[in-house]
Amino acid sequence: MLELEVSLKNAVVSGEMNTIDRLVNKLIGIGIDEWTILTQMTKGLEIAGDKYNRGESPIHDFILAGDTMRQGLEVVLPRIGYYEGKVRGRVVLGVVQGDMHELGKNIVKYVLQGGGYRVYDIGVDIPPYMFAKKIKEKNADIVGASAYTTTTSYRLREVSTALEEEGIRDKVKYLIGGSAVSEEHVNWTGADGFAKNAKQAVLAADKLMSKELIL
Ligand code: B12
Repeated sequence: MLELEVSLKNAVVSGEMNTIDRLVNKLIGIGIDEWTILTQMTKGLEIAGDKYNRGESPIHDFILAGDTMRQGLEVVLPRIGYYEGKVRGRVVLGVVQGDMHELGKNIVKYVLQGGGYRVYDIGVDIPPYMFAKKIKEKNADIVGASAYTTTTSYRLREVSTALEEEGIRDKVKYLIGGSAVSEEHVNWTGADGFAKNAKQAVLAADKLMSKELIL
């Protein structure tokens, strides 16, 4: 592994928020691909999370690592999200109520955009009715909701309930994800599909859209 790639990982661990964009640009400049950059930053974030969990660092350092990764993502993600072809579908994407984790959602947003989807990112800590409201407003084909903690994963069910209550459940495909979510969540949350990472999210969206076309 290149020394610069290791520095990138370490920059996230130690929260070098003001210099991470320069480092990411440097790596892009020497031809390192976006996925390698994402992987190294994610590894750094996981190390920071583990250190916090073991009580080896204060919450502040952990939050700073997250902010540093967000800063780095701002440089690298727009390079993935570029697509010139026809729009394949419209996606409303948000993180469920009570959950502030946003980095995975941000990656999924850009990778879906790169895969040809128009994404309406409604942010984090989103109440169920807001998902329904945005779907109607944007006439979305897919709603992507995510949860990153065990507690908030229960809220994924509330999103499909809100869609049912608003009478739009059969007009939209429901895709779920996030680190606290697995394939097993699909049934009890009333979702149509799950993806474990951003690349899989594009494949899952394609599958849901093509089903739509066949019906
Ligand atoms: C960074 C981080 C934070 C940062 C978040 C910064 C930010 N701006 O997002 C901060 C410091 C704020 C934070 C806070 C907390 N965190 Co935290 N956090 C993490 C950590 C280390 C990494 C998460 C992350 O961003 N990973 C990198 C991204 C790229 O991966 P990802 O999220 O999995 O996303 C990928 C896939 O899941 C998928 N995907 C993601 N979204 C979507 C959406 C759709 C629709 C689809 C299809 C796919 C998909 O694609 C993504 C890219 O491939 C994890 C541990 C871990 N190793 O995962 C803990 C973790 C998620 N946090 C945890 C906890 C407990 C908390 C706190 C409660 C801590 C506390 N004591 O205060 C708070 C919760 C605050 C809240 N209300 O939400 C726990 C959850 C445990 C559980 N199972 O319930 C974890 C697992 C740590 C642990 N092992 O204990 N956290």
